[in-house]
Amino acid sequence: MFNKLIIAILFLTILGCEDNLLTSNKSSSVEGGFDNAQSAAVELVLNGNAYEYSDGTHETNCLNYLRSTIDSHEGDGVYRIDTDGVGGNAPFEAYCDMTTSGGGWTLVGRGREGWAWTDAGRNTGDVILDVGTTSAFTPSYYSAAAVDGIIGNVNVSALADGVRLKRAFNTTGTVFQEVSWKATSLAGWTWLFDMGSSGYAINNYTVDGVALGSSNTRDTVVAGGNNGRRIFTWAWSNHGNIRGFSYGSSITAGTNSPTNFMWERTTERHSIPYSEVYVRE
Ligand SMILES: [Ca+2]
Repeated sequence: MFNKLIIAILFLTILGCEDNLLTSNKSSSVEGGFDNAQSAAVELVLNGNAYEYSDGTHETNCLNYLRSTIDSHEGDGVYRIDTDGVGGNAPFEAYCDMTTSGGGWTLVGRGREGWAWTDAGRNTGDVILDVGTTSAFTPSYYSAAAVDGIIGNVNVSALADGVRLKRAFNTTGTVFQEVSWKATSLAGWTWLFDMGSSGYAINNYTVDGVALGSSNTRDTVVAGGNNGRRIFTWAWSNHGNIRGFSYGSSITAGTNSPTNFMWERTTERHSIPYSEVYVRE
């Protein structure tokens, strides 16, 4: 083996390629680089529009790609995940936020107005598309079962970071508000944020890091006031019963323009912003 290595180095030196030999440590060992019988080291590669491991395997969510010792992650973008491992359900593509607050966030839904709040999911193939742009305004989100898979089927109320909402806070989508909802007692994921008279209870609700106490997913008005910290998800007649993560009365930047990151039907105030929903577990 040693002789083989020497011969290989001499050969490459003649070709003037020694730099490659010295700098290709990410992809393979020296030995692996010259002997096809030896497999190259596994690394993240782009397959189509999504990253996955070069041996065709996947992590179960974005946080596990962030933590992986197999290869360093490739930053924000689309990764293929397989929430139940090899076999069973097929891998699918997920958008990963690898930078905010340490990264490792899996996007589970995004859109502006018109969220249907159904656990069946909606336009699931679109979740990864055009994230953060005016082309992402039509709500799309994974099924509740798929989100449960992404969080490893832990209870939603056990999520250390809660449910993360990223809401547009200006008309051009250059300023966002960061919200965390920590469920008081909830097992499986649900998109029925407006169910019943009070959605589901949240015992810790923060907006841009400011703790606002307990509230609920149907309407946080008690904790936040009728302002930019309010979030209501229920169908309001003045919005034409179109739902989203509505602000309170003091937020008035919305219009029905197809390119405004804040939506209103007419001049009813309480803008509905383009929003992204993330989990990290
Ligand atoms: Ca699988």
